Amino acid sequence: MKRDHHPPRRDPRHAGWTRRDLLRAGLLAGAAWGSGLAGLAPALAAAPVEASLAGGRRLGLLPFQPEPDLPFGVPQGSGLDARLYFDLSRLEPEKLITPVEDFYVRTGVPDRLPSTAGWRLELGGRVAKPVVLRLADLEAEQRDFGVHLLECAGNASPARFGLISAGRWSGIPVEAVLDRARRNSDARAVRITGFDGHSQPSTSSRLGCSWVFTFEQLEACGAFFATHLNDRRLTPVHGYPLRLMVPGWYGCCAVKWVDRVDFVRGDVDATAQMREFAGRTHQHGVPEKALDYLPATIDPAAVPIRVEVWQVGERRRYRVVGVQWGGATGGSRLEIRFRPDGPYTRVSTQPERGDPDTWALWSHLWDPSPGRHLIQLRFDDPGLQTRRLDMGLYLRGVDIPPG
Ligand SMILES: Nc1nc2c(c(=O)[nH]1)N[C@H]1C(S)=C(S)[C@@H](COP(=O)(O)O)O[C@H]1N2
Ligand SMILES: [Mo]
Repeated sequence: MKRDHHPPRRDPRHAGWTRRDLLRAGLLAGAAWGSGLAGLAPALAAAPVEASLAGGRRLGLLPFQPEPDLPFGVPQGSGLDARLYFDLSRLEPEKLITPVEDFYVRTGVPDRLPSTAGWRLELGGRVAKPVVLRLADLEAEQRDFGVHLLECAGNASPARFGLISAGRWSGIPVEAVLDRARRNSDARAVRITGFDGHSQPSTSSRLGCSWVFTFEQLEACGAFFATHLNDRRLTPVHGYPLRLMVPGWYGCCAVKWVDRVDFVRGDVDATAQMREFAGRTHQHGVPEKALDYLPATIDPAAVPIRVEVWQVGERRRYRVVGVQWGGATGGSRLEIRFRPDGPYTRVSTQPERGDPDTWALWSHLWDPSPGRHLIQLRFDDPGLQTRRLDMGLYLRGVDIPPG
């Protein structure tokens, strides 16, 4: 299924920006990276932002421009077109777990979902004999998996980056389920499928949610079938009774309402879902065979989430607060700039990344001149793979008023 960006017809990378903006930002020319600026970025001492604002008064927030007005936290649409956007601007250091009510939604409960009381999970394909499991059969394997972030592969500025959330999950390790069937010796991978019976067609999404993973991929990332989110039984919209979680991979792999697992051979075809998300998971073209897909992993990424306006004595000052998530950064530091051709400077308060499975906040003190600014981030290690940052996907604009 499924196209994630919203509204559907706009290109998520370029929405809102003129061609000129993009050219200037080096996005179309692909010149933003490797331009030699890395070496020139001034190594500013990390001054704690909070100290500079001490005694000041926070006047408010500046809107990001141009981005749509979204009704955050209010369910939109139904079925395949259902969305609920999380308001990233509300993140605070002590509030990094998204409450279940606010957790983003992409695809609502299928209206043909059968009663979940007698939920069956069938293991089939290249196995000696198909096995049908009930939830009760798996209860003993239940455990806490800690905090994990989920991000839709279509998360972009038209959604105001609101298709991302982090919660505390528990569930059943994938291996504990796979071990219930005796696989044939030619089984190389599994295709994990969720229930997807929507009576209403969607303009933007295709039916069928399944993804193919090798055993090694599932093991390496610690995949599990989630049954609980934030210590509560999974809600229907987040995939009750069982939803796959593939830590570090995009949401399109996190199959909800899982009802089938097929053991498959190495030459298995890609699924409709894999093809649909090929671009958004950075594949080279749209491979025919499932095992030719790169893992749909999330590279290190960062986006500003709010620009705070402060009055400190006589001075008007600004604090940019943002979030960082995605893969390991190996101690690399975050850098920021405010003009497409401007120099990068080190973000003044770096994120504390105790746990790479979730997000962390950073902040930066900023004394801008009036006018439109384009906020862009990168890591100071040019060897780090940061495909989405490189594309300019997380650029945000802000207008500084005169005076
Ligand atoms: N069965 C099913 N599972 C699904 C989907 C779907 O359409 N059908 N959408 C996927 C996508 S694209 C995303 S981003 C996540 C969203 O999970 P959430 O709505 O619980 O946040 O679910 C995934 N699992
Ligand atoms: Mo998604």
